[in-house]
Amino acid sequence: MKNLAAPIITSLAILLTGCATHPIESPTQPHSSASAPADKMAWWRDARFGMFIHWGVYSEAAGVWDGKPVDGVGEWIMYHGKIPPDKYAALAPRFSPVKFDALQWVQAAKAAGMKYIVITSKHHDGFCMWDSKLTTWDIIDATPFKRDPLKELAEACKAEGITLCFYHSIMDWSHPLAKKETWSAYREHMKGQLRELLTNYGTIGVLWFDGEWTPEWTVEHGRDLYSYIRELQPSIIVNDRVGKERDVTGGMKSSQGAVGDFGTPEQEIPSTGLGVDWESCMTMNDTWGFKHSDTNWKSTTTLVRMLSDCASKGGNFLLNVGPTGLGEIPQPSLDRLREVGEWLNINSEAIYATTASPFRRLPWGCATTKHLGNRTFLYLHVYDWPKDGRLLVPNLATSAKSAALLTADGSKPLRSQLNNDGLAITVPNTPPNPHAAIIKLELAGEIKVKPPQPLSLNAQGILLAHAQDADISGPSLKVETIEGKQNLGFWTSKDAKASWQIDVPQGRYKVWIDAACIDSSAGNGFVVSVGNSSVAGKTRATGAWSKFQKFEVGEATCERGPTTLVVRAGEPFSSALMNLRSVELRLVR
Ligand code: FHN
Repeated sequence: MKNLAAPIITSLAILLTGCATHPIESPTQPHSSASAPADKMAWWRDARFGMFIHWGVYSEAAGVWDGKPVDGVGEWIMYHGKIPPDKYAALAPRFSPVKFDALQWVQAAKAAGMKYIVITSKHHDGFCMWDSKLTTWDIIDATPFKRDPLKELAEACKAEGITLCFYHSIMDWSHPLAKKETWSAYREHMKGQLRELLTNYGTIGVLWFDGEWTPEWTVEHGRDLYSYIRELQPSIIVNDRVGKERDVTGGMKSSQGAVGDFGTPEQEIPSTGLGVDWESCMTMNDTWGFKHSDTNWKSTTTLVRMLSDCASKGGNFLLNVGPTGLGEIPQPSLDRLREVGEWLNINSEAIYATTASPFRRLPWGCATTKHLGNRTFLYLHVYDWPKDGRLLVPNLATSAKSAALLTADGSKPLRSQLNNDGLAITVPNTPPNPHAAIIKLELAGEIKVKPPQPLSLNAQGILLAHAQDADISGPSLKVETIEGKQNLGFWTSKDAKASWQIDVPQGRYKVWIDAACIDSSAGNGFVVSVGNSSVAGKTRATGAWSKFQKFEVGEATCERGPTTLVVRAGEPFSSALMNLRSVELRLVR
């Protein structure tokens, strides 16, 4: 293994302080033609669901170094454990994943309903999980394993009809050239290794770059690399981390010129579709690379609802597994993969080849749509099953030609009735599964959704505008859930604002907010406007982003009739404004 001293320390020092078969109506494999097809994204959009695999010599460490647990995600043990390069190199001769079985992994992904696999070819530690001729810091030269797992995965994916994709870290803590003075030579080295990956392992679906935040990397380097990759495999899809434009939510900026084909929100799902192609990547516990100590597993229900949520916003879901140093996917991961697959066995048509919901939000879950020829389908993903046997799709203005509940025993016809409030569906007392019950509607025409009723005063003369009912515009701002309640969060841009359509009697109103703010963000300015009247306020410290308090901002005059309530940043503005649960207008006179 190469002398790892200076570059790693340099890099670390500058390092910034995450079936059965499931029928699908369209092809799920990328084109291998010499020129990119008209729409190279088609297979990827239809696929909706993939497996992320973080696997490397860090898996052998499993979050422990010198007998002591190391904080942070497993694949960052070198950094968090402050392990000197020559000491970290000792992991390689220990790494002998004799239980690795590529076909078993691919079949587990396929049975889970996943259509593609993204595996780490090289993570930030620079260790190469394939037989590279450009380094000895790789699985053939540096370990007793002497097999090329990417080659074996390529064969298994081809046999099972799963698309193989590679994760590749731009940042490299090991390579002696990966430093400012020799960065252009390192870029040539990286291109050489990418050529190996894109010419020796068959058609690759996606190149998933990461580590782009390292300061030596520039947008120009990203554009150059994107073109290089596309010359090697014209149909390949490349994520936005080949460039430098992913914003705090990871979603690719919609600005023109952002290089890369899809946005990459990480460990979160955007509050609405990002208006571009995107994929949320998520761990099943809290670590990407294997850690013995991380047993904080998400439930299967949570994972199914994340998949539904991504699809309902027109995005993909990339769910991670972190295999052990012996080459085994942890049993809790396998259990969840199997259970998600069982759900998809019955409900996959509500996920694959669907497009986003026409509703900004639904009280009981979410929805996806599908157009087949001149037929329009709406799939309702119901998390909160009605207790009164009646499910309302609010503001839907198109009747259903048919309605059916998807169950293990086939689809069960349901009765539906269109009324002024929307489409009312008569449903059985219990849902067919605990994760997300799917109701399939074939609509009598194009989907029409009435705009939601404007907010109005309640019996106490108070108008309550909740975060989850806001129209959000501008970067980063999104709805999140803290302690079971929803709030507007990630208010890190002065250009972001939240608005609500309201209709209240003319009069004078006291304006209150229910907000949280850490000490360092206190004193930021914000403005609450109601039609042409506005009142300015300053955020007040509540001790934590999760500690909400109600504050009176001031008074505003409302003219009669429909108008808009808006909250936006004011002066001064620094880093993050506040977390906002709701705005209240209290009629004074
Ligand atoms: O630093 C990496 C991390 O180890 C992991 O690979 C995630 C997965 O997307 N990406 C980076 C953090 O954004």
